[in-house]
Amino acid sequence: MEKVILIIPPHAGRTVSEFPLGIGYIANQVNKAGFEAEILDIHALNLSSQEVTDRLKQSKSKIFGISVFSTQYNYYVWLIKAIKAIDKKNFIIAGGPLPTHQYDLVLKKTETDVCVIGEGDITISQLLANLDNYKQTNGIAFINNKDEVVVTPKQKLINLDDLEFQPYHLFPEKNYFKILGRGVNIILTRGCPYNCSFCSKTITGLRVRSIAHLEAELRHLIARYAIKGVRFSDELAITSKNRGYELCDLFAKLRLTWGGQVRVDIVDYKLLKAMKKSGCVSLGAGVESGSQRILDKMNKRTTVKQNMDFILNCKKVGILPWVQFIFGYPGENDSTIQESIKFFKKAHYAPPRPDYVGQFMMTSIATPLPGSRLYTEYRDKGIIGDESAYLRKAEKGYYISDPSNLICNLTDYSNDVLFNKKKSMEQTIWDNYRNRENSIIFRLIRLIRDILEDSTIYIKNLPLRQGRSGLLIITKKIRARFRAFKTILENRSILLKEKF
Ligand code: B12
Ligand code: SF4
Repeated sequence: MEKVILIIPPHAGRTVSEFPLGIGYIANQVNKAGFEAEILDIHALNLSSQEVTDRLKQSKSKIFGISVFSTQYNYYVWLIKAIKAIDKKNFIIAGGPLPTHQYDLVLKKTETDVCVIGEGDITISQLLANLDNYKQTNGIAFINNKDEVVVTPKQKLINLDDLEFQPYHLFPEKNYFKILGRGVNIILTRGCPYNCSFCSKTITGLRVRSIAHLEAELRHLIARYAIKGVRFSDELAITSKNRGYELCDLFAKLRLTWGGQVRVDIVDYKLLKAMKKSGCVSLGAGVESGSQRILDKMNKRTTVKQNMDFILNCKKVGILPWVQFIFGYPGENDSTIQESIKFFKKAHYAPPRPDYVGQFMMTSIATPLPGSRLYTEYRDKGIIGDESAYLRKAEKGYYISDPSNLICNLTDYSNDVLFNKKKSMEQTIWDNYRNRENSIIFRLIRLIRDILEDSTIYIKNLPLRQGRSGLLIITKKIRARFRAFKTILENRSILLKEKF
């Protein structure tokens, strides 16, 4: 059977964190089309360029499919040269965000044969089924013999319940499970109906999987891998409140922990409480800014109040809120930075720290990515300039901590000032968090609250317990809490000297 090598290039400076599901779905279609899909996961295996070249040569395959983000352009250029150096006739199909949004550039600057635009499931199966006449396939771009870029008509979108389950076994499982533990990431939906200006979406048209299809895959994962939890890689995992409650029922039934990305205007206190009860442990949300003016400019369609309620409600019900924050959006100034500081102080929320695994926020520098409205705007204004050079700079993504790696500065600040402002904002938020965490009053309030909680649980369960032994348990618990409080007081002077 002819092999198709499916390649995942490295994500510079990142360890593996999620199974690359897009290429997994493509592998299923490749196998269905009568070929043998083999995954070359350069990212997870951390392969050197020599090792990659050796494996490409050993594969003896003639067809290569590559999944590529805009930030992987640099590596992609090298990879294509390496594949074509082995044999000029090797056939290269690119899919993912880079070829979707910049097929023109990819085709002109590299020897890629076909760019798949957007969702690739139906496209790859049609393409492989008719390789001699592949230019007839919908949803692709290629260069014709007049050296022109040709884009074929749009491909139809797949019904998500027609998708086969994710072939996790095709990836270097050990590398992934070593990091992910007994958990996997999966997809519940495709697409997102919102239009945030900075967002670069690969797949259009919001579609959801039926709960029955999802349940079948989860049961399969429990049976095969004994998974204990799942994390959704969706752009928008919970599309409505109703859907949220349906998921709660499912996870409670399967006894799995879960988490994913949500919109703060969809999940309210009542839903969050039900989610917690059903095993939800952490939720990510694009809070983006503490300034309503900036949120509106981003077309985020959320309010500062909704963001605040989300964080506070998550904390109240015991879900870990995981906040994404964008610093340096056009219009960011001293007053919007102050609004963000005020926001995080009020939310009592901490910025990231290497040794602190509690709640954290991810602060990225506002960066126009191909496929986003922001990118088109700045490209059309001539600010981005040479797109290929711009992409080469984008390799490290935009969670960068060094001004020399800045891809684009959208503010009126100089690069150094922008970075210093970001650092000082994070420092202020952290100092506020630490001081409050360490203050005796705050800890005392927490102690009283915990004791009250313990007692309420005891009183609620009183009829079910043996009165005396129940009382003994609660006394032991309260004593333990006092002991912990005493240790905290003893260590307080050390804690206060901690530096961020
Ligand atoms: C998981 C993930 C990651 C993982 C990557 C894991 C991996 N190896 O894939 C990690 C954490 C590393 C990551 C990092 C980043 N990510 Co990310 N990530 C995602 C996420 C949440 C899920 C991807 C996924 O599984 N999608 C589901 C599958 C079904 O869709 P798909 O991957 O697009 O695949 C389909 C098509 O694209 C196509 N296709 C894809 N590959 C191929 C290959 C072939 C041969 C064919 C034919 C078709 C094809 O067919 C697939 C099936 O239909 C997406 C959001 C999303 N839900 O898509 C963002 C997303 C891909 N990430 C994005 C961004 C911005 C980043 C970062 C730049 C963030 C940052 N601040 O630094 C970094 C990149 C860092 C770097 N240096 O490379 C953007 C991409 C923008 C762009 N233009 O490149 C997305 C779309 C989020 C968004 N809406 O903005 N990310
Ligand atoms: S940022 Fe989130 S909500 Fe906004 S368009 Fe992108 S995926 Fe949708």
